Amino acid sequence: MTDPKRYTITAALPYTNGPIHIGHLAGVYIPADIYARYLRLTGNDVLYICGSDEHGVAIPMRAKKEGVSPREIIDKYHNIIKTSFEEFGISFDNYSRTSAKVHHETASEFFKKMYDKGQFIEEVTAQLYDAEAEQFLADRFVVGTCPKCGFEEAYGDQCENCGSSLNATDLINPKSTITGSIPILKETRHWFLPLNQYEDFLKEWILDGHKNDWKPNVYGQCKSWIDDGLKPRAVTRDLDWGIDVPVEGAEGKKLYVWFDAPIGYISSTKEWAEREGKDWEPYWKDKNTKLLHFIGKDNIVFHCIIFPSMLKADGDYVLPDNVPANEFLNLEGNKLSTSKNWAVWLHEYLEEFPDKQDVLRYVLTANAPETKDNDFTWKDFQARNNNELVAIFGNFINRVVVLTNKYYEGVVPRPGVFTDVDNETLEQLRSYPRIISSSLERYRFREALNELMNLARLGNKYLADEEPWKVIKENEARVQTIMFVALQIATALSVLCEPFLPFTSKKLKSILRHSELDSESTWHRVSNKEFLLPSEHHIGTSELLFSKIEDSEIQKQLDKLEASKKANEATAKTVDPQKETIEFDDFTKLDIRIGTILEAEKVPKTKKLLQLKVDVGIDIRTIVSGIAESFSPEEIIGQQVTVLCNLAPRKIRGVESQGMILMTDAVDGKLAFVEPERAVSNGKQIS
Ligand code: B3M
Ligand code: ZN
Repeated sequence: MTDPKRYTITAALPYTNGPIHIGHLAGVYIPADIYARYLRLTGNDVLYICGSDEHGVAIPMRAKKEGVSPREIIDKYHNIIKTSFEEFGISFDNYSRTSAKVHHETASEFFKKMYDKGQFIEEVTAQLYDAEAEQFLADRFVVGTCPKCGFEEAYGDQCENCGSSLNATDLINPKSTITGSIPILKETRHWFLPLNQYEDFLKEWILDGHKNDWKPNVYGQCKSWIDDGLKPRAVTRDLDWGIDVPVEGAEGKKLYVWFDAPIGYISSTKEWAEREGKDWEPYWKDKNTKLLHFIGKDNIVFHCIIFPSMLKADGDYVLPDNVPANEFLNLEGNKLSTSKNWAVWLHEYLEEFPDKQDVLRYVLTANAPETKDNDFTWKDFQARNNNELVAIFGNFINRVVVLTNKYYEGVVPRPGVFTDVDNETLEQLRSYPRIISSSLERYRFREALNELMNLARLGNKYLADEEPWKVIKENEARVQTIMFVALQIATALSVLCEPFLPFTSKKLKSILRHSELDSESTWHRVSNKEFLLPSEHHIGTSELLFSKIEDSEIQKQLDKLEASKKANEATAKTVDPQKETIEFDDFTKLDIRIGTILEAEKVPKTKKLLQLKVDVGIDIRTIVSGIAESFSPEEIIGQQVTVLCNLAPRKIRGVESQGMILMTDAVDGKLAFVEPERAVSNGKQIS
């Protein structure tokens, strides 16, 4: 057993420009949570923190898209994200937000201290400017071709294809994402972090110091940046959303989001310490503290090069001990995308699978993109639930608990003499804490989870080989020993599964009625010769830990994704150009009113036509409408619609149609009614 240590574990602060999806979970929050829970269980002093990243260009962009203020956007997504993390069992000690006062103060002070020490270069340079929007373009306000890899949609600060960190002026053929126009160059004053001055420090600290303990993907990226030569990087922006640059002559300028966001980890720590009555400083400044950043691969440069250089510049802080970044997760063969709605959203998953948090945790860990990009499929989700969680883990526990109740009324039996098989099984059982720890401490979460399942497999094999249900007929005493051993395996599972499957662990501990299992460092006690579940202890009755997921539930999810795909295809189709200009009088000639459909029937021998009776206020009239492929007659009775009333009547298939129902194309390819947003009386005009 290693000595208890202090750990500060950070998980990347999610941008509040959208909810959390499975890519975020698999890449960052689940592995960090497993690690934090594991370290707590082994008796360490652990602080696991996170918070919302509420600055940066992504926020006003989203606000514009939704037609609301940036403040409304951050409040909306902060709440969705925070709640979904809680319900999913992510065990943050604190979840803060960068709009908090403590963060604005902390980030300002950090900048000011560096500024006062002369650690920035102040320079007037020509930057990209959108003359139409009257705005400087940086970060996500500008896209262009990446000079490193040729990707055409690289952002002004980073290429998401090759991960390079860029300056906006590096982009080839830059284009404003605000107006689509080609930017001009305009002079502006900014503050730069001279990363070139940190090269020696970074070489020694990363290239010499962490060659063997950082993941190869992380080390490799760092090495290539350092080898390429580092350049000064602007840490201020001409924006109106963000933290003010706290120096004279910087009016109207804000801190670059990647300057303030990592300081958010420190602010979140302060917020936690204040609430808990603790001192925040040891968690960041005591050299025995291990600082760990869990992130996705697109955040490596910021956490390994830029933020450590800032921490180094300040001088008082510890540097990250490790940055176990993951690769990306795809969904059904395609890249996850917030804007294309190609995702499994956590808050929706929790609504649709309310008691299945652990299933998603399990699948995303078993299939985590640890060393390469990986794919999530709903079929795999179903298979892993049904064939692994239900058939292996759940089945073993169920057999043990049911048999203990059946043979001994729930009381743990007294074992007789252990056979060689029993001793070997117990010996193997005792080795699991060490085996799983060893994988976890090397950030191999998939391997660790597989070992946990091997323990359940050991239990199943033991029962299958020893066959207590047969032996009971001739040798009752032997069955006592078998069940005693099987119960020890079940108990060990309840302890060792906690970091991975916290909800299952809780349920299983409650079935075993063993409150002491929750105490710190029980993890190591699994290895002891003394048994965790003693004879005479009374367990509870069986409760299913996992349940089968049916094909229909999976199909529903696949249908949902199919709808997203269709919607994307529909939006990809070009929007019709605007028609010729008309005068206001032309418009007033149109008599458009709200009506209600009273009756509907198919026009015989047609595929598309419905004959409707519509109450338009003035009268009840017959209208023939080409909507039969989108609606059945029954479903539209009572539907409010918009009707062009003074259109000259025409005969359609022998029926006189007295007006026209206004329709539009929905994203799913069907037609949609244009209906008032709240109840309106029939006959009211549109004006
Ligand atoms: N907000 C996450 C992202 O790139 C970014 C992380 C900040 S961590 C300080 O999606
Ligand atoms: Zn690139």
